[in-house]
Amino acid sequence: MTDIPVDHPRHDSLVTRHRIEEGVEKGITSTQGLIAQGRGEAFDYLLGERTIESADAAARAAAAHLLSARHPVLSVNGNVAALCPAEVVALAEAVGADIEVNLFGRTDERVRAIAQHLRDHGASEVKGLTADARIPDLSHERAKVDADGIRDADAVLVPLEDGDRAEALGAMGKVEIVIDLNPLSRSAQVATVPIIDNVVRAIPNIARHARDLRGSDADLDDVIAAFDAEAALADAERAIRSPTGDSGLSPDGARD
Ligand code: PTJ
Repeated sequence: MTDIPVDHPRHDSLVTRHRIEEGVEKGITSTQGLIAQGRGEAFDYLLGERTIESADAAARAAAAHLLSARHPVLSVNGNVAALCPAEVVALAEAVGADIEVNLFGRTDERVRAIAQHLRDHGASEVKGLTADARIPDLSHERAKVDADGIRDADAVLVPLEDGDRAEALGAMGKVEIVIDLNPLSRSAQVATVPIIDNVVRAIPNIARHARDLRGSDADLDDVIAAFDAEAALADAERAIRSPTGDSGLSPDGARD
């Protein structure tokens, strides 16, 4: 990886980009994942590359959902595996969730490579290899899930999901937590909890909230009820449209 000076104004974004490149080289991330990364970067740039308040509230609501679920599952694709594998494992531990590899462009080879990559980062069990159940009303490869994983889950975290599958999972009556930097994406729009943030910030943030909620007297149902998905989406759109104000950028709105 090219050395990126720590004082580079867009250090974190460039490190993230290199992780995706490495993911492609290792056979974890699809080449489509490079395009998805570019789309994500553009939105993150407009958000000021930071977690806005409404995304933090969404992360807290997501933590409350995952903690109160009967069977929470974290879905992992090629981009998420490349960007934050250890953070996914830590979140699974914090909320007692299963981890399942679930790919848009599924090949058995890539599922196996991602499962191994997650185990290399501390996962004890990774689902997604059996693929013995289907999400109804979806074309074949994208519909494959494990019967004792996503099929059985009552709450699923789906970072960077494609819109069709997000809708199909929602139609199965599952609580669906989506992480996507684009508040206008169909997955974000249909989610029970849309988190408009970069997955590299959102996943550790959900884990932090989960640990905090577990150690407090907060009522999980109250945290869930207090979250307003439509307001969170509107707030993210506002932050993107405003070059100053609440955007976290310098007062003149300049972006590096
Ligand atoms: O590994 P696979 O085969 O499951 O494929 C995964 C990708 C992401 C390639 C696939 O699901 C795909 O093509 O997704 P899309 O339709 O390009 O959507 C990706 C969405 O994720 C876009 O709305 C991006 O803005 C958003 N996004 C990209 N990078 C990030 C992100 N959101 C949060 N954090 C990111 N780092």
